Formats: sequence, C-alpha cells, structure tokens
Amino acid sequence: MRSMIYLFVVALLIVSSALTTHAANVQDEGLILYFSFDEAKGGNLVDGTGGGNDGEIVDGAKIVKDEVKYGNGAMLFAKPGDSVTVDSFKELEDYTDNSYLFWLNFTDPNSGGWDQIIAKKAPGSDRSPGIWTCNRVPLHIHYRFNPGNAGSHCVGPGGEGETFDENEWYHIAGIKEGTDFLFYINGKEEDKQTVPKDHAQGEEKLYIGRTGYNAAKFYIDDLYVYDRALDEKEITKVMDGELLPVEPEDKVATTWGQLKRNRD
Ligand SMILES: [Ca+2]
Repeated sequence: MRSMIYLFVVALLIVSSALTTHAANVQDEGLILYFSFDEAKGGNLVDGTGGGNDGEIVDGAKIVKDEVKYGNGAMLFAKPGDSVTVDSFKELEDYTDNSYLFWLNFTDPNSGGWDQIIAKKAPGSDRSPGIWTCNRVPLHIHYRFNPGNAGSHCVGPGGEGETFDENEWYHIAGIKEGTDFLFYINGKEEDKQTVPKDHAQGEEKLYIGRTGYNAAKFYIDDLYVYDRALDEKEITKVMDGELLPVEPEDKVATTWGQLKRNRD
C-alpha cells in the first residue's frame, strides 16, 4: 500500500510539474514583452510574458538550435531582408522610461551601412529606441531616441569607439530613465547620454532586423522589453537568466531525487 501511494504521488508530481512548466511565463514588474526564440509557431514568435503580443516572422529570420544562449533556440538574422515585427500595443505605445535587454552575437563584420538590429517606431520617427550597427565595417552599436536623434553614437565593450568581436555573445541593456540613457554591455555601464524625457511615442510596430534599413547580421536570444528603467542589479538578474522558468527535466529530476532521499 505504501509503495502504491508513493507511485501515485510520483505520478502526480510529474504531471503537475509538466503542466505548470508548460504554462510558465516570464513575468516581472513592467515587463511588457519577452521572446525566448526557442520556437516558432505558425510563423510567429510567442510572447513569453503571456500577454499575447506575438512576433510575426515577416521574412527570412530563422530559429536556430546550434548557437543558443538560453533555452533550446535563438534567432538568426543572416540576410539584409530578414525581419520580425510585433504589432503595436498600449504599453509599447505609451512608455517613456524603458529598458531593452537581449543577448547578441554578430556573425559577420558590418556591411558599412547603418544596419538595423531593433527599432520601436513612432509616428514620424524610427527611434523609440532605434538600435543599429554603425556605418563602418568594425562592429559598434548606435542607440538613439527622437526628437534630436540623441543617445549613444558608436559604442562597444569598453565604451564609445570600441568594437564588438564576431562570434561572441554579448549581453546588451539599453536603459532610459528620465533624461538619462545608460548603455550596459555584459552588465557593465559603458556609456551614458542625455536624451529627451518625452521621446517620440505612439502607435507603431516594433521591429527586429530589417526596417527601411537592412538587417544587421546576428544571432539574438532572450529579448526583454520593459516600460520602466531597470537598475544595475536587475540587469544582472536578467542577464544571468534568473527570471527564466526552471527546465521541466530539471524539475522532475529534482523532485524525484528528493522523494527518493526521503524514502530511503
Ligand atoms: Ca532561447
């Protein structure tokens, strides 16, 4: 009888663990959009916050399994036309303070043009924020807000004028708080600029890859968009994957191990 109950409890734990993991979203105060890039469903990226603001794979960009930072997939932007868009929604249109955090791995030197990584557009503006490479071959990031085209010019690890290497993952965090723009790379503040407190905003899409500009060439993983400014500690937490749900296999293995120990 005792082993019957034991088996029943184990079965129950496995089933409930699988169910809760399936439903687990990534949630945090002010987190309005999250993409794991682990899979595409019917040509869409599922909004991992549970908010339903899925991304549409418009052209080219692919989920890949060979170069991944977290989970079991990332997304590759390999061609100038590769593009993902997210339709406008209230929180995306309304924010002033905001934070964009993501892992980025450039696959190639830059084309020499202003190539797009991410853009949240607004009526009459393409930088709320707009994130590009710089118009030169070495790899930098150009991170801007309107009006006034303000923000970081050509930043890399180490600051303005420094360059990113190819084939290496970097954690990027752009934080706008009031009139401050803070640019973090791998959890370290590398640049600080003054930007308009009330930057251009309104109903327009969020883009990854091509806009009116060609897409830069990169892998991206684990994208978080907040409608508030994160502090340094929170940036590190996101970078370290601490908001991610526990993997189902780990959970079952852990539960099983604990049960076995309790029984022995
Ligand atoms: Ca992933």
